[in-house]
Amino acid sequence: MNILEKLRNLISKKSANLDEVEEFLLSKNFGVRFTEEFIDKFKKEGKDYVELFKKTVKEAFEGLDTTVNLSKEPPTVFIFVGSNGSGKTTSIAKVANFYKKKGLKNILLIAGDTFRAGAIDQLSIWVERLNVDIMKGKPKADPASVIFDGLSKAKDYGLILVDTSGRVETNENLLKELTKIEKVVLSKTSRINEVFLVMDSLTGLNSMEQVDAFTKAIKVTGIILTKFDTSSYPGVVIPIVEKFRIPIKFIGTGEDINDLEEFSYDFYINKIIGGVQ
Ligand SMILES: Nc1nc2c(ncn2[C@@H]2O[C@H](COP(=O)(O)OP(=O)(O)O)[C@@H](O)[C@H]2O)c(=O)[nH]1
Ligand SMILES: [Mg+2]
Repeated sequence: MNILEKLRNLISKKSANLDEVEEFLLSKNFGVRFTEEFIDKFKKEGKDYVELFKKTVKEAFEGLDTTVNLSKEPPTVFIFVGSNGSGKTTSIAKVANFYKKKGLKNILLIAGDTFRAGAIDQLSIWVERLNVDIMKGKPKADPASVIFDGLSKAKDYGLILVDTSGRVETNENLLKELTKIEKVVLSKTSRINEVFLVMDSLTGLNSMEQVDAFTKAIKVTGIILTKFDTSSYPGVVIPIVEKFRIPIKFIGTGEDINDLEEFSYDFYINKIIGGVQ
């Protein structure tokens, strides 16, 4: 995923082929605005494209706080939303593991995806490996009622992670279900620390519509971008943060439980420029 190596090849030809640079950045889903700005800057400011590239990326993230919001008093509550297969359940396990390793005690996962066959079992397997608690209802049960039950002992937990169904038959359904879940959680805990929208980076720019639908249904506070390890669209981060002004908070870098990184400009730039200084 070494973007700069390719850019270097494109730019260091005798006369920089800016059309190719443009095409390349667009093909990596950096988006039109970013790409045009980078090329403009390059035309105006000239040679040091590494610094220019870094600067342009840094500017895109400006003003977005990637800090994860944790409660001072227990519990901290995170809700995970996103399309089917985007990596919600895996990310829940990863986030639980992340905070467990940091010393957070009493973690509860709530299996709010009662719709997809296997989703409850999938979460149960992670729960055993992680040695955390789970609240699960029957398949096809009303997710809000499972979540309601799960939160009955909310004060006993340091961290509560709520899985949800990714079905997006219509925006209206999604809206109704997530609004109901949001209400139930607030009525039980009086807080939602984070609503994480879990997005598959393999989807590239096509995921913009999903972000749009989910942000209309519930107040998304952060994005978890998954499958960054296999994505051909590492640039998609840029148009997402530009358009929605929602920070990316975590990034999934593999299928293993430890393959999760807190997002930062430094992490991102190092990933995409592959150590080039
Ligand atoms: N390579 C890779 N695969 C991932 C990542 N996150 C999730 N997956 C895989 O994506 C698939 C769908 O994940 P799942 O958590 O079931 O998605 P959900 O339907 O949103 O709950 C699984 O096979 C996961 O192992 C990631 O960061 N990298
Ligand atoms: Mg799932």
